[in-house]
Amino acid sequence: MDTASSAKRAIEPDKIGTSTPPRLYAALAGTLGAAVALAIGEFIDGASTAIPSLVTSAGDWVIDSAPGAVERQAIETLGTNDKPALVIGTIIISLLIGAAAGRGGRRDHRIPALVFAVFGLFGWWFLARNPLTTSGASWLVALVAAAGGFATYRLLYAVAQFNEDRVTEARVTDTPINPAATRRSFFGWGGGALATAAALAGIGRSLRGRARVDQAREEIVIDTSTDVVTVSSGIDNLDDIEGISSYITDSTGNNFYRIDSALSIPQVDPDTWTLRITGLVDNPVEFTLADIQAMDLEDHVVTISCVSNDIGAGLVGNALWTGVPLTKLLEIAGVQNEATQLVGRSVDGWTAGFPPEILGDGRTALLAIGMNGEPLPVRHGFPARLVVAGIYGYVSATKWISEINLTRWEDFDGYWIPRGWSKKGPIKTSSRIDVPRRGTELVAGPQAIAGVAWAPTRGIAKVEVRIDEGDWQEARLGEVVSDETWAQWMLEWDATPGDHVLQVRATDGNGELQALGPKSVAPDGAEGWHAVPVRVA
Ligand SMILES: Nc1nc2c(c(=O)[nH]1)N[C@H]1C(S)=C(S)[C@@H](COP(=O)(O)O)O[C@H]1N2
Ligand SMILES: [Mo]
Repeated sequence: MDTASSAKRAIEPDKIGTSTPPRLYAALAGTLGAAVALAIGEFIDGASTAIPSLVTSAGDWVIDSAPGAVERQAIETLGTNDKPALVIGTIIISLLIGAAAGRGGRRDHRIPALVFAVFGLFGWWFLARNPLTTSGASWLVALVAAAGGFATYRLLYAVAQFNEDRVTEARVTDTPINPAATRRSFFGWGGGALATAAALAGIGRSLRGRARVDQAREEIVIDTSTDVVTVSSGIDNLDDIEGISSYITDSTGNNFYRIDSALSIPQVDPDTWTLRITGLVDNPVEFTLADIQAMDLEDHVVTISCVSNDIGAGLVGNALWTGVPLTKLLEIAGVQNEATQLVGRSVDGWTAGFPPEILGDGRTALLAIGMNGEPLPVRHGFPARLVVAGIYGYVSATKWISEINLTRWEDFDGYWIPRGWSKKGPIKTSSRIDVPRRGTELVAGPQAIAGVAWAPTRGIAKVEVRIDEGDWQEARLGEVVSDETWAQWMLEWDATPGDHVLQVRATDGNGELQALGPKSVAPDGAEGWHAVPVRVA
């Protein structure tokens, strides 16, 4: 900078005695302030079960306010592992806002003060609207986070006031500037802020309710009369065919599909969990987990599926569910005649409804507490969920359920209905080729074509396969325990060299052929016969 302009600036009276940090340092101060604010939120999330994380609450709001199609896409493409992309996106946006606020502070100190205050207000609002928040202290959390973030920013701003130009001016005017402001002290304090943020977030994560709930879950024993091995070995299943979906889907780890709108999986304490039955009932009741465990539990193998399952896709699974028949609970509550809708509500506010009259046909409908002989995995709804055979999950399978509300059909719409999905969701007859996989190179000779087909509660009567639009050949069906489960199927094929397309279609227990479609998943489930291209060498 030339002396003339320095001299000009030196006489601006309000600048005397002040020094402005370089842009980069001001931005860094704001970024680190935002990081500390977010980390305080993570820490409180871990330390308290009553207050969820600021970051995931903000992300939940994004999911809730996204239009149906965008959300559907996000849930599918971001996968179901706590939607890390959304969490990372929320963090990055917060840090960028912090950087902008820090830079703005070079012009006017009120800018960062205002930005951190607004950050606190939004934080409070995100927390307060999150149904997982069970304490009124959201405002306190938001205040502490915003104040901690702003204090961090101010401290770093102060030690970043080493802009050489201004130092010169200050000397000229003989006014003391911040003598502690050096690059070295900025990096010292900045590193300290970063370490503090990392430590707070790290401690929060490790303290998180997750560990506690996992432990409580492990102490629960599901009193089943059967187990997965007995179920599978009791029937002539096709599990031995390489690459076929096993009759019972493994529910450990991430093997069983998971679909939900929850950004972080609800952590429900089984000791304080209750299920209330409310609405159009004669005796509103509330059950604890111990109440449910003390009832006569039933075991049923049921295939559940997501309405978003595209032709040939994997959002479907078959499990042994243990629980109390819904009809028994409804009997205790005394359902009134006007009740034409049963709405399940989850601890996170998600809802799904179906007409209770469908239970009259004797289908399996459980308040399930066990899956494949174990307590429900946390991601599949621990400690209790609904499982209703024959209708898609979005209208029935409420996980982490806290309330069953009886109402009228026209008086309430479940979570996905206003987002463009059909209010009724019977599962369509579907079939899938598991082996060979799309695009595999096969060797000529005998080759098993195999997969699964499902049409709960109608059952699968027939599965047919054709090669290159040839004649339909009837596949062999594996034995099933009921019409509420999928059926494995297989066809021996003498593979001949060349490119081939394999196709499958199923006929349900009513003799109805699977719809040819093709039709996409919205609004009530996909239709179409799965086709797989293969190359035989
Ligand atoms: N609380 C809650 N329960 C829910 C959902 C949800 O978003 N939140 N999604 C439903 C949908 S769309 C499906 S397909 C099934 C999936 O059950 P799973 O994740 O155990 O496979 O859960 C249902 N239960
Ligand atoms: Mo679903």
